[in-house]
Amino acid sequence: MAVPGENLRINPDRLWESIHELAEIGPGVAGGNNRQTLTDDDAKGRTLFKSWCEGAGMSLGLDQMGTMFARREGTEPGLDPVYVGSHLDTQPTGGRYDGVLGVLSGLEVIRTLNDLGIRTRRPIVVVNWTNEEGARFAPAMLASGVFAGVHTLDYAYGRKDPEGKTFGDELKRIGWVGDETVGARKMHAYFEYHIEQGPILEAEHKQIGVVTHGQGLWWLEFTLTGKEAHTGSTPMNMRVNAGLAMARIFEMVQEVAMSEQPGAVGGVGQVKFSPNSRNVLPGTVVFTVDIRSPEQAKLDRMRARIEAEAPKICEALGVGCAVEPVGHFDPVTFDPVLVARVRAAADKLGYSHMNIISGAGHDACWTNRVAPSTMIMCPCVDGLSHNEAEDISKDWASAGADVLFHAVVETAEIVE
Ligand code: HGY
Ligand code: MN
Ligand code: MN
Repeated sequence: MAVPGENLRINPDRLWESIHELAEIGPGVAGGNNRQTLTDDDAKGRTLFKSWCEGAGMSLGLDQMGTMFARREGTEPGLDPVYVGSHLDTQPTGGRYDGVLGVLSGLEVIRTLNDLGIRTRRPIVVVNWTNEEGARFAPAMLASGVFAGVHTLDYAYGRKDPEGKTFGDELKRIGWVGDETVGARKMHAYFEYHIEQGPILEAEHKQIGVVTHGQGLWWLEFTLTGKEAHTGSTPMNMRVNAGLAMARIFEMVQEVAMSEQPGAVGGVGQVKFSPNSRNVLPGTVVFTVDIRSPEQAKLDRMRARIEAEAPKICEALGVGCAVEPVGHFDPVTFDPVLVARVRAAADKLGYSHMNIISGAGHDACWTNRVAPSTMIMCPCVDGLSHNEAEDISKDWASAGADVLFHAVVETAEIVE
């Protein structure tokens, strides 16, 4: 089985240009992107990506969750394909590279194979997963979760955004409902290339992250019930203050996560006060606690402590407390054979590398349940992500894409 020669590289300029052309769609307010899932901008980005895939001679498949599968044929079409992908949806104040780098590097692998006239035994499929971010419709990695059998299609279609719109209705509205049964596709292997979204690779001066594991995660949605009252005329001893209970829970979450160091994180990114009026004590406060660890025992201990202590905090203030898990996956161990192939590719290409655990969740965390999967990471400036100032260099981007090219093509098997 032939493997790609170490002199074969992708086209860095073309990859970089495609990333920044897509970034014109759904711009943010500070140089990043706001291309949230199932919005009109998401639809525009999908249309552009589809045109690029067709321009590269690929055929497009679409499943009932709107996930896009662009296929380059192999010399043996009956073999299970090698999949490579990520996501094109962004956070409301997202960067240009989170998700996009992986999808467009997958496209760049195909474009480079076309340039070189290389055929592979196995087909190669480039994937754009719907709703990886979970910003508009919780949970994150929703489409890959349905694909892996973790969520039902009905559950996913019923998820609501903050305005009460359902996933199913919005997918239909933008015209991207496919007819393929979700999860019917068989994957020989899945690769995902992604920015690290943390500070390690840059601090260690490494070009490539060989991702061996992924953190596990819980998203615990709390609904605290206080009593709406005047912030001025209500005496302190007469208040049923859900906002104060929230603040004390935040402190407790911080203390729980710090008690599990190293290798644990906990925090809150989203809070909703009702009625959210500056001179009314909140009647309800809704927020999602995000806790993560690569170690199952730590993750379980954090969840247990938080769910035990939050009600006590609320009870002491006469505040109602309800909690619902709205997102979860266990710590992930990626496929050792594919991990070794990524490491060997980095060595062959002369790129510095180190093993790393993914701090963020990715679609690969779900595909890993149904097919051998792994990830490749590149550094990002100051480890910053989920911020419009997210930044990487063209060199970093293309080094990871070179490694992706070699790992994917070796797995798809070159035909002499
Ligand atoms: O939440 C995550 O880790 C991912 O960015 N969706
Ligand atoms: Mn991402
Ligand atoms: Mn993200």
